[in-house]
Amino acid sequence: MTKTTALRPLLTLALIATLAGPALAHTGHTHAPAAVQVRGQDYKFVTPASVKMGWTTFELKNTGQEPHHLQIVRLPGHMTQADFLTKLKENEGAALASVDLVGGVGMLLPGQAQQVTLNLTEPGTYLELCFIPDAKGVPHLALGMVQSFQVTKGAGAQTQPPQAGLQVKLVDYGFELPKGRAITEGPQVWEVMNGGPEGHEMLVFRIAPGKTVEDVAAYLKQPEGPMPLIPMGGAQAVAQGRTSYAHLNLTPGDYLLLCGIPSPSHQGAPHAALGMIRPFTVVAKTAQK
Ligand SMILES: [Cu+2]
Repeated sequence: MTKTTALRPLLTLALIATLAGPALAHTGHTHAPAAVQVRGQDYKFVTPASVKMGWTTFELKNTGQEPHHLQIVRLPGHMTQADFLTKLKENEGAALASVDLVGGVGMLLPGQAQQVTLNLTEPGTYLELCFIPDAKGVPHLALGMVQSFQVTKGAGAQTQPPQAGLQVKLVDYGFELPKGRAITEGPQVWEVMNGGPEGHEMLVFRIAPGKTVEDVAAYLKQPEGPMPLIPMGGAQAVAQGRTSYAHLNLTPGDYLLLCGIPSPSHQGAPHAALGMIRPFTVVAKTAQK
């Protein structure tokens, strides 16, 4: 079990944060209907059994009492769900590197919803997973939040990805955003592309009121007390070359992007510790020139 814990600290911290303070977070709910509705409960996913290939918008609604996220992976042809879960217990980083990371919705607080548009490029068996731990540190997937679904041949209703207002490139180990571009409040779609080679995610957190980036850095090094971050969703892990579209709804304030994926090439150290942490500010529309 010990090797599987690399991703846990950050997620555990987020859990502590959600228990410690009132939620300021708004949902990333946009007006377009999602093709695939997924409900995250304590502890299971309720989801359609099969989905057509191609660009597909998923919506995760957290209907539980704990934070949840939705990570979708495609199992390679030879791998069963049981194979993958066994691998995950042995070495989380290696297990994640052995499947196709298709994407998903980042951590949401209870009552929140967010959409993400993913490209289901191949038919086969896919899994929905939640890695967030409960109060005892047990990942939700070990409590029942593992759900398979089939992707079948044939085109779905959606033929192309949504129009994105901002492009983010994920690299080993950082977030590349357009330089000098103000990020303004409101509903918006971010295109999230993984330049690799490792799998990456783009979790969005709001910095808690009265806290600074320095507070966050200090906290991630030595966690004590409530975490100075509020989970705001984002885009779950995608494999190198994959693109997903996160439908965000941002209010003015200080935020940061973070990747908690354990690096197989750095003894399972989370990418955040290797540089994948990036502050940004969301400005009010009235403040925009
Ligand atoms: Cu990463």
